[in-house]
Amino acid sequence: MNWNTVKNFEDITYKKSDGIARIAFNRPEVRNAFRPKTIFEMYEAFTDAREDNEIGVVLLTGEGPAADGKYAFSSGGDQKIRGDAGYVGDDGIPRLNVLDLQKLIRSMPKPVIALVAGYAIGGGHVLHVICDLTIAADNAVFGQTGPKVGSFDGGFGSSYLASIVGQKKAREIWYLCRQYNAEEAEKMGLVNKVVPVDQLEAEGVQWAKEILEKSPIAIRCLKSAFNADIDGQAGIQELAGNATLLYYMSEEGQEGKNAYNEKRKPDFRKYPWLP
Ligand code: S0N
Repeated sequence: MNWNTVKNFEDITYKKSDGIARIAFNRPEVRNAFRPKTIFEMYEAFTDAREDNEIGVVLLTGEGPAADGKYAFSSGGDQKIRGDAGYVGDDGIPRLNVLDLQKLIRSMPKPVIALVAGYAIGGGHVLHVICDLTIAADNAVFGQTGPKVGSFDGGFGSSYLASIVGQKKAREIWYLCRQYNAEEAEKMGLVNKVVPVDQLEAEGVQWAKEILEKSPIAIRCLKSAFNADIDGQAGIQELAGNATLLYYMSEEGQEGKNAYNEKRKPDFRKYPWLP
């Protein structure tokens, strides 16, 4: 893939090619742990990918391997800068801004595919869970650490995880803080496919290309439909937003707008009350 760099960031890389955006954590020396700055950069890149109507699929991954040869998707929040009330950036303000990124990945109307090589741990694990699809390298390692390091994700990190792997397995993952290999993850439905590490990106690009051949509106409606029940009112808002989009695009919807602008009464009588 001939990737074009969109912008040079400090903590992430951001590239595009042929309808696909590739966004990657780039702190391999700390197993791609994230700090507030990392998440602000991720949020900017994801927002750009969302707004670019030539981009249909985003690949989320981690740069690597590190100098010691190990790979990581992400090891979660950077524990070295965790303060008393969140992760503290250069401005001295404590934050848990990864929650904003979780919501953006979940609600953007384009599939996000996690490509996991090496560790997906803690908040890094939650991010792959939130992605629409996950392709794992054969060296991938999955797990939560919250109860071991004094934290927990009671949002998507637990409820959505449980809807993927089941209540019993999700409780095991969080209560015992074990690590699971790629084969175990595939068996519990946590990942879609396992491939050799040197084929991970090619596999992700292939999946993205297959999605790009499909109908953008069908895919966006399906994503919001899959999200709707777990996301409550926000999920219904997304689904309803797509219904509004389709209505805007119809002749019937446009009759209302045209009549207003032409200062006449709308003529909706020509449209049927379908059964
Ligand atoms: C990933 C692990 C298992 C890899 O082990 P390995 O290969 O033995 O490497 P290490 O020698 O441990 O690490 C290499 C260097 O990288 C540093 N490093 C690794 N992970 C982190 C990290 N998360 N923060 C800071 N530094 C990290 C190591 O310190 C080492 O550097 P040196 O040699 O200089 O010390 C292993 O590294 C590991 O277990 N890492 C920690 C995993 C972890 O506990 N992560 C934090 C979990 N919590 C969150 O992510 C919270 C954020 C969150 O998403 C959230 C969201 C919503 C609501 C709540 C939360 C929440 O949980 O608070």
